[in-house]
Amino acid sequence: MTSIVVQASPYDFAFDPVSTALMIIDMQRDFLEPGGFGELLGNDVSQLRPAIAPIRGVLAAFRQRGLTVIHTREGHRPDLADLPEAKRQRGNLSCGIGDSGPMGRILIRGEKGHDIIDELKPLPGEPIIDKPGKGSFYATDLHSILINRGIKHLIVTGVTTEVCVHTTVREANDRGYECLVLSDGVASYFPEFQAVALKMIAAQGGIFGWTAPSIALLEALSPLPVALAPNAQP
Ligand code: TIU
Repeated sequence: MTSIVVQASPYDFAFDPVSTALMIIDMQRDFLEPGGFGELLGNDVSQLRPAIAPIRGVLAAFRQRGLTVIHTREGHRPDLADLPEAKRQRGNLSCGIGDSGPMGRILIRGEKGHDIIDELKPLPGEPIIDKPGKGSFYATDLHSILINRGIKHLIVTGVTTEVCVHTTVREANDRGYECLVLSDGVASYFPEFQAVALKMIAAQGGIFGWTAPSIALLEALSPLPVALAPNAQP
């Protein structure tokens, strides 16, 4: 077992990379690009873009070492059978989930807007979890996939910090996973929520987990040789 130690808040986060997954939550066009669900909710989608470069850095480090990477997408079946009426109605939107927008039907699986942005395109072999809710565990096979791979620690990135990232970290915490949230690898439409959501993770001795900037993780990973595993990416 290799123990990697990251300087984090509220104290050092130690993990074995073999039993750790990088989670990239909902980095979809629908949240990050104009014309998608995020903008229809009244948000300035440019607020989320600063998370892209830090996630790319960590993604490259994980791929080079053959470590587990998992992507998630929020969205629904084209027949809307998995869309709760309460979620469909929320916000009183004139164009909402299932309706046609410039990137296809809003938040519907298979549509352009639903897919992950080009900058973070998944590679073959990296599981993609399609989730109908805000949490990545609810109504998905994520927990089985993590158990089957022996994953115990999660490095959490993606959007939005106080919505899908927080819900996922809370779900993971209750299932016994240790979560490190990368402070520059998550983003919110609201700077004040970004700050307080990160504080809420690490407060009270790490009530939900740990937080650290991506550079702290990259520095901790740097001694770990690249191409450890057969699926390592150059
Ligand atoms: N609206 C908002 O901030 N987020 C979501 O609806 N979904 C996710 O966070 N992925």
